Amino acid sequence: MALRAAEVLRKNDMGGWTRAAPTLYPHQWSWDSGFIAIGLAHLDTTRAARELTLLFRRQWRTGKVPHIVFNPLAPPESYFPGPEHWISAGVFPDAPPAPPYTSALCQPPIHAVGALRIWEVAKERSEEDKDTALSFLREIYPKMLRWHRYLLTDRDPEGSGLVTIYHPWESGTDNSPRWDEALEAVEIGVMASYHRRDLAHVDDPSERPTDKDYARYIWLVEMIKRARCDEREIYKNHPFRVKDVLMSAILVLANEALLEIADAIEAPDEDREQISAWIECGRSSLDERWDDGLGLCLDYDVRWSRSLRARTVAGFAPLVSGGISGERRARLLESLDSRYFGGVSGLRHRPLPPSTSPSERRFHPRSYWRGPVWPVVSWLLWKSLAREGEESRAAEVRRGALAQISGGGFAEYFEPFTGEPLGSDDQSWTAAVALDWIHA
Ligand code: 9WN
Repeated sequence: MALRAAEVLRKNDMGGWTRAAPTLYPHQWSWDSGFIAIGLAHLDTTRAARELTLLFRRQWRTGKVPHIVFNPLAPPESYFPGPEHWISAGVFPDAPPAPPYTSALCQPPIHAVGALRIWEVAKERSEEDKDTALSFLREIYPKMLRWHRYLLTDRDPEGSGLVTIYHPWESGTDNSPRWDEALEAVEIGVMASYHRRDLAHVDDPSERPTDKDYARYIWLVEMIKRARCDEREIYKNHPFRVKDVLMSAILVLANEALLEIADAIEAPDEDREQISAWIECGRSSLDERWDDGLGLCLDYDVRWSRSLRARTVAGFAPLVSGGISGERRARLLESLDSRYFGGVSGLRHRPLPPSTSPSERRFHPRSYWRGPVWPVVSWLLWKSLAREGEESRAAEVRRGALAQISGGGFAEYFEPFTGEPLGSDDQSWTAAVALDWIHA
């Protein structure tokens, strides 16, 4: 499996950066690259570092790391909305010079976790790898610090510790029922007609978001373009503004990694104090998003001042951010084992939780983030359980996830009851997390 995983990453290597998948996703995606760096760390320190270095070269003046860096060589008809739709430079004053163009959105900040993994693996490999990794950390650290600061200022002007997203794509869990209510409230205005490209790359359209969802996705892009991506204006007026608990928890995890990086490169004490304060604030604000009835954490709709009730894996956010009380940990583990998630009868690979609980009326076993199991989510869970000292649970997740990949290949996501591979084949981040599990 390790050889096959390495081969997937090699085939998707576009010369220093990795496309997310061979045909469905021909560009560089932000959080995919964070996971890809974790996999590449086991193959080649220099190449792993380059993955993140190239992504961060497209960082915006505000500190934002864009959700897509578009491959200038990909044919225009390969992905929609592509660079011609975003036309970022020229329209957005804060975008870096183009080409390559970028989107104006962002995604969960897993990158510092990837950078730390590169360092951990390189240290054990050779003196030369160690030196390479250390100079990479020195170069990337200030950029990562700016990225995290952007998320906790522009995306959280009130200092709540929770990141606000402006588009379901920013969450990385695009059509999750988490966003249904907030998305339904978005009224679509007049916009140019468009042609979806994604459906041509999957066997069955039910594996992808519906046309109704897509229309709102494109309208939200339109609104951001019309605001010239002015953060203040968007924060005040945008029709989709939500505090995303999973993204906020990943930011806490990434800040923990950044703190270790700060130690490795002997960064100033003020930085360490700042990062520690971010971690504290993130954890306590996640604590406030706890729903005792569901035994999960819930997202918050800023526009309509309401909690967004949905039973999805994102509810395990406090496990990802860590630092929780024994009581909270027990409740989360109970939810994880329950008939709503890992204990659902008939699951093909227990205890891997479906992205949306089958008890949700909006559950769909084949539709993207509405039910299928995603290996990167299993990886986050595995990592979080191990960090909480839940070694045997973590080992079960790892075993289940490797069995799933061994049965269905490096698919983007899997049907929870049959284990059928869905979405794209040879998805880079699936190969990457498989490599990390193999080397664990
Ligand atoms: C939109 C690349 C990305 C992942 C996301 C996943 C999917 C894109 C799409 O693919 O999103 O960004 O077109 O559906 O939801 O998590 O980063 O793999």
